[in-house]
Parts: sequence; C-alpha cells; structure tokens
Amino acid sequence: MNEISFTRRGLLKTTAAFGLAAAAMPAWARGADLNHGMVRQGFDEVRGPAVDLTVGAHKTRIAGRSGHAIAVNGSVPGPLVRLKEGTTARLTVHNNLNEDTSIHWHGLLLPFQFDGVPGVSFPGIAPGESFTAEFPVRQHGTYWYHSHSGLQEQAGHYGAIIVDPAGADPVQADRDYMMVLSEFTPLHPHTVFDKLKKGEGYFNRQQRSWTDDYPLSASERRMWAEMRMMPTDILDVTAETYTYLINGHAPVDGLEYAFTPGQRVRLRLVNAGAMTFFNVRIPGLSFEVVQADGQDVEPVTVDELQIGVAETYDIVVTPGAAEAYTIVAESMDRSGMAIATLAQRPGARAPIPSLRKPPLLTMKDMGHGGMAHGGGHEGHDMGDGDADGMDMSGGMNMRDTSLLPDSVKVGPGIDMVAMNPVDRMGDPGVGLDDVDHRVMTYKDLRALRPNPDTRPPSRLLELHLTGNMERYMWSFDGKKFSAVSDTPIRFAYNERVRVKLVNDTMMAHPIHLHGHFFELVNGADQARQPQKHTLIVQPGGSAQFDLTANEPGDWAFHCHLLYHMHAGMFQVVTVASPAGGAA
Ligand SMILES: [Cu+2]
Repeated sequence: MNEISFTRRGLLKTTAAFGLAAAAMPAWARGADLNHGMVRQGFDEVRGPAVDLTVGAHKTRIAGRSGHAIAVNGSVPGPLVRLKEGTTARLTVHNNLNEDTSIHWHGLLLPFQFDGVPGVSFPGIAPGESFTAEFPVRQHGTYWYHSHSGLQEQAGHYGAIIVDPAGADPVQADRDYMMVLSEFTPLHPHTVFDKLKKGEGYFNRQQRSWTDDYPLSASERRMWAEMRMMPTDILDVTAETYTYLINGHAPVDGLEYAFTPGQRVRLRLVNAGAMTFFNVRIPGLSFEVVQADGQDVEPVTVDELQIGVAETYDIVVTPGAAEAYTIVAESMDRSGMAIATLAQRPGARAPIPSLRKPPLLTMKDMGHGGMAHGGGHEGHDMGDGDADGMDMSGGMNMRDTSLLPDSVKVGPGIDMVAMNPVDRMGDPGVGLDDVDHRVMTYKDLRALRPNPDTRPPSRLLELHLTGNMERYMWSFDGKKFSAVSDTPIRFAYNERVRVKLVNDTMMAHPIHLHGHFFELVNGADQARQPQKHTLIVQPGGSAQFDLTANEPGDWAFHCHLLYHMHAGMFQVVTVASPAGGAA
C-alpha cells in the first residue's frame, strides 16, 4: 500500500508507516523480486514526466487460488503513474508479451494517436516493440490506464494515474491513498467469455436460491421464465469466480490504511474491474465526494456510492475515535466484497458487515412501463408501478420494435425494447433505492468551477444500448461494432451535441467516451453540469450528456463492461479537424 503525500518529504518516501498486517502478507508481496515470475500485489509509484512501463506475463496467487496474470512492471495493479499538470508527459510502453498489447490512458486529454486503442487510434504494440506517447498534460485529478487489446485488462493490465494540479489542490487532506478496485479470476479471460456465450447465467449463483428468498407469484415466475431471465440477473460475472480486490489485495490479505483520529483521509477510488459495479461504504462514517472522473466537484456528503466500471471518485473521510473502520466495496449483485481497513494501529480491525440481501430488478429496470421481449405472439405492456396483481402472461413476449427509431437495426441482436424508458440520472443504482442512508446519485454532482462551454446543444443524437441476453450479443442501435466499423458517429469540430442514451436492456452499462469529458444533463445549471468520461445508464432507463466535440480524431466509444465491449458494444466517434476535414 502506498501513501501519497503532498509534502516534499512524503514524495521521497511513498510507503506508509505500515501497510499490510505482516502475518497476512506473503514474502513476495513485500519485496520486488520479479525473477520467479510471480506478480507483486500492491504497486510502486513511477513519477513523470518520463515514465517507462513494461507489460509482461506472470503467474499470480490470490486468496489461495493461482492464475495467469498480465502485469505492468511486474505488479497488479501496475505502478501508480504520477504526472504534473502543465508538464509534457513522455510515457513509453514496452511489450514483453508474445502477443500485441496497448495502453489506453483513461480520462487523459491527448492527441488521439496516443490514445492507445488498436485499430482505432494506432496499430497496437507488437511483441518486443515499444510505443511512446508524448503530450502536454492539460488537466489534474485521478485517472487510470489499462490495456485495450483483447481481454488483457481482466488479467491485470491496469493501474492508476494521478495528475497533480499546477496550482493549489482544491481538495485538502492529511493523508492521500489510492484505492483501486478490481477482480481476480483463476480462469483465463477467454474461458470466461466462452462461458458467457454459452449461457448468460453461468456465473449467477443467485439463481439457485432466489426463489427461497423472494417468493414470487405464479405470473411473475412465468414472466421471468418467458424472458429466460431472473430478477437477480444483476451482473454477468459474480463472486462465483471472482475474488474482489483493493490495490490487488483480497479481503484475507488485510489491507490497511493508516489514520489518526480527526485527520482528513482522501481515498482515490478507481473501478478497474472488468465487469463489477461496486457499492462503497464505510460503516460508521459519512464521506465527502470531492472529485468525479478526475474532475473537481462541489463536495457532497453521503454514506454510500455506487462506482461503475471505469469510473473514479475521490472521497474524503474524517475517521473518529474508533481504532478501526471497515471499508466495504460490495459487488452490486451482493455476491461478494472487497475489504480494507482504516486502522489507527497495525492489526486494528472493525467488524466486517455481512453481505446484504441480493437486490431484485424492478419494473423500472424493465423500462418502467415494461420491457417488450423478443418472441412471437401478441402482448400488452405491463403498465406502471409494481407487478402485483397484473396479468403478465404473454405481456413480455412481444418485441415492440415500433418504439425504436429507424436508426436502430431490428434483428437477433435485440431481444428487448424498453417501452417507456425514463431518465434515471437521479437513480442511486441497482439495489440502492431502499437503503436507510444517503446514497450519491448523479443529480448530487455539481462542477466545482464553471464549465468553459455553456452553449445550448444544437442537435440531439439518440443512441440505443441494445442486447440479446441469451446469445450474449451487445451493441449500439442493434449493430455490433464489426458491422459498423467503417461508419463512425461523426461530429463537426466544436459542435455542441446533446446525446441521449436509451438502455433497451435490463443491465446497467457504463458508457465511456475517449478523449473528451462530457457533461451530465442532471438538472444542474449548464455551467455546473458535472463533467465525466464514463456514465452509467441504468437498466431500462435513459441518460443524457452534453458534449463539446473539440478533440479532433477517431475516438473509441463503448460499454466498459469488458465482455460487453468484446461482444460488440463499441463504436468509433470521429471529430472533424478545425479545418473541417478528417483529423
Ligand atoms: Cu454493457
């Protein structure tokens, strides 16, 4: 575990006074011995402006299970890359794998040819080759990096980036820690994908017990059966295979963050998971959210937040007199959790809460008025509100594609249509609308400083998030990427566009646009709409963002659930050059 300090003295020595409980930490986790091929858990810091990163194949062992790892500089996560706003970064990536690799600098503004997406912004990095991205650093905040090649990210090819502000940091804290959330599976990522293709619910262990926990009526049971779904289909991949990690550490490793009572402790949350949304809370403590996706926001105090895959949040917590507090990052489906401890002294522990009851998808998750479902015969919508007493037999069997705009391709890639998708910007996330404490929603976020561009959007672009759960097909507008790779979404230079994302599926998708920040249309004044690079679109709902398309080039735009992206939920956004032509 690294403590990040603002002081000059702290910069020289980044190791905290204490880290892992010594008894729980294997010898190789403490040292830097890379020769035996085992990956290190936890990570070092490499400081810009010039940074070298080496991608290599390793073995790892986490919570008693062994697996193959793709690590950066020998650790998972890779090293924390520390840059400074106003300098010119020179980031060189060396490929020691026997396959191509890449690094995408997630959230960094840079010329598109350095963005690191094979086939979109550059050809990729061949085995034995190197690639250098050199660019002026125009921002500050918490970001991260990861492979954009195949499924390497699942195997450990990711790490955190901090860009220190050129001036004073608006966030004042006594201690400053990275908290990188991710998953480990002993399975090869391609095995995971194959299993998902064979049956969507393969990893969904909740299927075995949900009927006991949630007695449903005969018609409800029939409805879910006809959709070949379960109301507990929350995440595609669960703790059945995943061990959830903080800074590469499983719960049994006992990761600790040191504090002194009354100190302001900054935790920089990065969701580097491939497939897992996490619900983060610290029982007994509220916290301030001070940054979202690296962008400063007006501090907002909550007790819990949901972090989607690829999002980042900086939070500040002020621990009280207790010796320890447990930091809980529970997977959204509540099949497992990552754990760390805020500890006054090494080894101090607070109780670990048990997993909460798994959430159920609601009528809202099905498109509010109901979700029309692929099939044959006539049906009717399910109306508003809850399902009690409604006749749902056959109601979900019609794929009412008349609800879709002409831009959406109807075919086997779509097995559901949201019949009445409502804006869910104020939604705390699946399973969190009935907890008894404050949960952050996107509507709570306000940009700390006024946005530079407050022009009203000149057009509305509507895009549908589409899928066929059973066949594990995922797409935009019913067209998987392989079918549209030569017809990108085009924006004029400096065009101001409002993009409406309609989720015609019953899963939440974290949608990420490369190379830009967009503003959430969340009810704030245009000048204070929070800027983000990744947006969760809730199941069966919609969400809007405003974009100033002022970064010329070809940019990836995709669902950040790794296996959804791999299955086709990916598009290219092309922003014209200021002269009007291609970048
Ligand atoms: Cu997705």
